[in-house]
Amino acid sequence: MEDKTRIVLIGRSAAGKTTLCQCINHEEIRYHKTQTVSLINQSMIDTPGEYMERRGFWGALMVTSADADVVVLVQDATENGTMFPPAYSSMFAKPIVGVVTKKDLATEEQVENAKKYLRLAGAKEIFAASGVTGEGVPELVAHLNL
Ligand SMILES: Nc1nc2c(ncn2[C@@H]2O[C@H](COP(=O)(O)OP(=O)(O)OP(=O)(O)O)[C@@H](O)[C@H]2O)c(=O)[nH]1
Ligand SMILES: [Mg+2]
Repeated sequence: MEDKTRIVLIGRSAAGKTTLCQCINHEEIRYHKTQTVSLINQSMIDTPGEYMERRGFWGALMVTSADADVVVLVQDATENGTMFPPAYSSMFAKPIVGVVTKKDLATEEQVENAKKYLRLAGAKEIFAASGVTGEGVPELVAHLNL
């Protein structure tokens, strides 16, 4: 257990955080709105999108991230723009990885834009994936040692 990385997933509502967790865990993909911070499989902390959308909850995200080794910022490739402010990652004293989700629905240009938002937010390594088709997920799992 000790050498396993624990990640916390942060991103706006419907970004695809829970779906990505389900895919990583080889679970059936089932939509359910995340209502509260939840620890999945001892290795992933899933958070509700509202926590990043509302500044009043940022403190809770910072406290939650203290229990993780890596903060994963999740950006939907099909979103027009981003909710991550520039340098958002500086709130967290943790390594930051970016994940672009919904690659299966997006154009290459949308994926590139989403990567740019994640870079501006402060993500160092960035992956593009789909929690529905699973593309890009093995690379992420390998990188994070999940
Ligand atoms: N096609 C496609 N749909 C996706 C993908 N990821 C998520 N979705 C869909 O997007 C919707 C929201 O996904 P969730 O994983 O619940 O999003 P979330 O980030 O956990 O949202 P909150 O719990 O509200 O914070 C669901 O209907 C998913 O099926 C993806 O990679 N590809
Ligand atoms: Mg969720």
